[in-house]
Amino acid sequence: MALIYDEPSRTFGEYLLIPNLTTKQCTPANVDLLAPVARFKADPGEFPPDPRKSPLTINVPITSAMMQSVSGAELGIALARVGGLSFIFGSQSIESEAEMVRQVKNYKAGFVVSDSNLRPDARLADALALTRRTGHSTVAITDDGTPTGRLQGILTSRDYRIGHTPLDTAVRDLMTPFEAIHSGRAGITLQQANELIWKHKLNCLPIIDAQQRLVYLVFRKDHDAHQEHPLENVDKEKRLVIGAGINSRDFTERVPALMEAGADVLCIDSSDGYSEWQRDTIEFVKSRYGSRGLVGAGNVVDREGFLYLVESGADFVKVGIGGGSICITREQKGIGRGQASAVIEVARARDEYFRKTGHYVPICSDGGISQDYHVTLALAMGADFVMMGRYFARFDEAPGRKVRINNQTMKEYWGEGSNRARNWQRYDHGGSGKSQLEFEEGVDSYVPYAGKLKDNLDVTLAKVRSTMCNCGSLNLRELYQRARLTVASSVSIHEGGVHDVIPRDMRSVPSET
Ligand code: RVP
Repeated sequence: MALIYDEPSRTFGEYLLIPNLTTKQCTPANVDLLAPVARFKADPGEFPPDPRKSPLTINVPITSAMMQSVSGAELGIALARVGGLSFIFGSQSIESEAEMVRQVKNYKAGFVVSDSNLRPDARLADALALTRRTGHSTVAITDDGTPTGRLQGILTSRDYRIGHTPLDTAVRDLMTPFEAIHSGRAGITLQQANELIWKHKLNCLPIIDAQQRLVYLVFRKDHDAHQEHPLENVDKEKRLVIGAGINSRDFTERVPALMEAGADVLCIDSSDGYSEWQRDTIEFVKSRYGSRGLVGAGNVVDREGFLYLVESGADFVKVGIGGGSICITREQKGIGRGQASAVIEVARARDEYFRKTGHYVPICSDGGISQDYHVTLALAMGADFVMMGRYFARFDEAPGRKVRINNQTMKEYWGEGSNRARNWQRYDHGGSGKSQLEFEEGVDSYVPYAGKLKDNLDVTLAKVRSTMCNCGSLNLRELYQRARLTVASSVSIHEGGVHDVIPRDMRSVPSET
């Protein structure tokens, strides 16, 4: 007979936190958001254990989803710089995923790998299409059109007049040629580069090697960016920390390439992780790389799924099925669970496992975060960190294009289970031999454009820290231990919104009488 759970499947929007005593030292500036990412051993009597024992920690408990429309190298860099962690999407060729990992690992504050490059014989029309796509107006002209080819010149919007310069003009006839530009030699410090920028009144300084090959660009606006990132997540060699998505199909080739590129942590990307395929994948990583190969698994929504992955050796477990904003798995297949119920049950299983074995295995709440306060609720319910897709897809650093719809600026955001992403490995159960999606489990959509990642994340984290002070908690362990949560009735949810007033927006400004 089927097991029917007595409790309904609940989600974040149904809960509220009840404040605890706020002591005087409990101020947002004193709140520490450090979170463990990978499993570690500790004394079972020490509960919750100190996250600093984990081989990998993050300064901010936020990760970005391994999705084509979310986690490329640019977002990976931006998120690591503010203390979080990205997982580069795995639904691309092994070479291009490894290249994105390398770009993040090679990132030096202020030095950027040029993302807009053309050959000298390209036409002005190509340059305009490229700058529209990347949003960057400085184009490096290299002999082979790659970011590391021999530098021939630089093209900026000051080198042509739209509407006047013929679109078929070769960029070699418009660019400032190499002989006329100032450049720096690879190996110079950011301070030296900035001195050249100021001395020659430049907007951009190309950095080249002994063979005149382009290595980086340094822009004037990045001048003091370094001091703005005290929570940056870096490895022992001061390189940014980055994760990478893998699947349970081509892992014997993909994992070595990503490890070679410098990925700090891997994660198996699957909508349903309670499978023998995941066990094989974890075993491969562990047998090949031992404790150096950190690998998360998932997604699961219950105790059994969690324990299966933990006993298979997973370093962290991702929780959530069907709650993603672009996800239609519940509609298509009728599987899944409300995100809050899933996190609460899996957190209990993690605690039980830790008390029994002394192994603490972090859990990640993945998907369904539609309000900033849902982050705090997920952490209060026991998630060690959260993963978000929609949230990040809105930012400049996400790969989707910016478009205007109904007079509003939007960004594209598409699910990994949509026909656009065609990430069949994420949904495959094996057996058929088919390498394609048989039906969609995700949609292609738009989200309102929201600007820079850092500006938005600063506000979200300010809310998290403030709520933690309401709950009398200076770190995430205290929050989990002390949090008191209540299920809100639908009438009290209504009470929590603006009610019984007419909001003073543009439509309601009274006319002068
Ligand atoms: P959200 O933050 O609510 O946009 O959810 C992001 C999560 O949704 C991802 O981390 C992933 O687990 C899930 N996802 C990604 N693609 C799809 C799909 O096409 N159904 N779902």
